[in-house]
Amino acid sequence: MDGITGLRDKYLTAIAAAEGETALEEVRLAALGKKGEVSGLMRSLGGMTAEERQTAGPALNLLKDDLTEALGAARARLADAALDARLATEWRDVTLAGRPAAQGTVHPVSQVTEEIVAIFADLGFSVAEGPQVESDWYNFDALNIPPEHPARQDHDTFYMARAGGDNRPPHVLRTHTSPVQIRAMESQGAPIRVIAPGRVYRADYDQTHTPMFHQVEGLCIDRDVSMANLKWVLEEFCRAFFEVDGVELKFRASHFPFTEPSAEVDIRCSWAGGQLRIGEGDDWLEILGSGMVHPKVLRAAGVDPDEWQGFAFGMGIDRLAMLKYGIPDLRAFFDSDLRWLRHYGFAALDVPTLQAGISR
Ligand code: 2NM
Repeated sequence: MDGITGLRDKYLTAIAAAEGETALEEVRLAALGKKGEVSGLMRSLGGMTAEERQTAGPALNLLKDDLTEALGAARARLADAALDARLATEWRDVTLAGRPAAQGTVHPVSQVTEEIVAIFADLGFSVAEGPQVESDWYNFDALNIPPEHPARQDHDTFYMARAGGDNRPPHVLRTHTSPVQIRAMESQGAPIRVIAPGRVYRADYDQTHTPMFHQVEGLCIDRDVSMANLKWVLEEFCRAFFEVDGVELKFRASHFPFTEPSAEVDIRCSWAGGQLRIGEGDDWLEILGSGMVHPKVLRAAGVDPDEWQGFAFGMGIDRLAMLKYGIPDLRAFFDSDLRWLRHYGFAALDVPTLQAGISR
């Protein structure tokens, strides 16, 4: 009995003193493992008389239970202490500022598109969108461009493939955003005021042409919309876009199949010192095409030309971006060169300002 009490004291003390899982496990093995002291005593019960066994058996069982319980409590104590230690060191100051993450930039084409959309929104125009793969009806016929027209036979247009034996005229990659205006007139009817910015495609590649580029076209149809309204809207747009108050435009008679009369529009500029300045000087820079929408185009879009009339215009977004922000090479726009993008790109929340002109 004394021996058992001694063992209990010895192992309870050892358990209480164990400072880690490993030390605790060593104590457990020494007492209750296969070769442990308590296990040895339990094996020796077999060699005892029945009388001895009657007192020693329950005492040993009690000892074993007490030690097992103490081991469990000690394990829980160590786990709590380990967790406390982790909580004391592994913490985060959630009030610290975040690490700056590398950010992309807004492409000049996106920036300029947003500027254009904002200016025309002020003038009461909403934005219309449409497919980039178009039927020849929407891209050509509806716009009064007949099958024999050079723009149509030209090697300028990307034609889509038809399945063998399918003799319908092929679809095209839209060569302008005018089909969007036709679709807008069809679905909304007149009166209507929309602009259609987006990608257009022409098989052309040199210093000033890329096979994909960006255009914005505008359309304003009502009962009494005239060329005078066109002139005011375009002047207002150029004033806001180029940030020059006394903007001067020159309307030169021109020809487009979809407008009559038609005018190309030049803006006053100077190349003094090799730098382009918009709004001053004695030079003129062509920036857009425009005119009164042809009655045949209105009719093709389901708008009665005896009741409605209006103007339309179109301009190149990439070219406007080059002029406004002094970007010299159009082809670099679509190279996805990160250095170029970081140089000419805009911060997401940048309020854009007028840049120095480009060199001729
Ligand atoms: C231009 C020049 C002149 C134009 C015409 C139309 C439509 F669909 F309403 F007939 N949209 N845009 C137009 C007119 C485009 O781009 C140089």
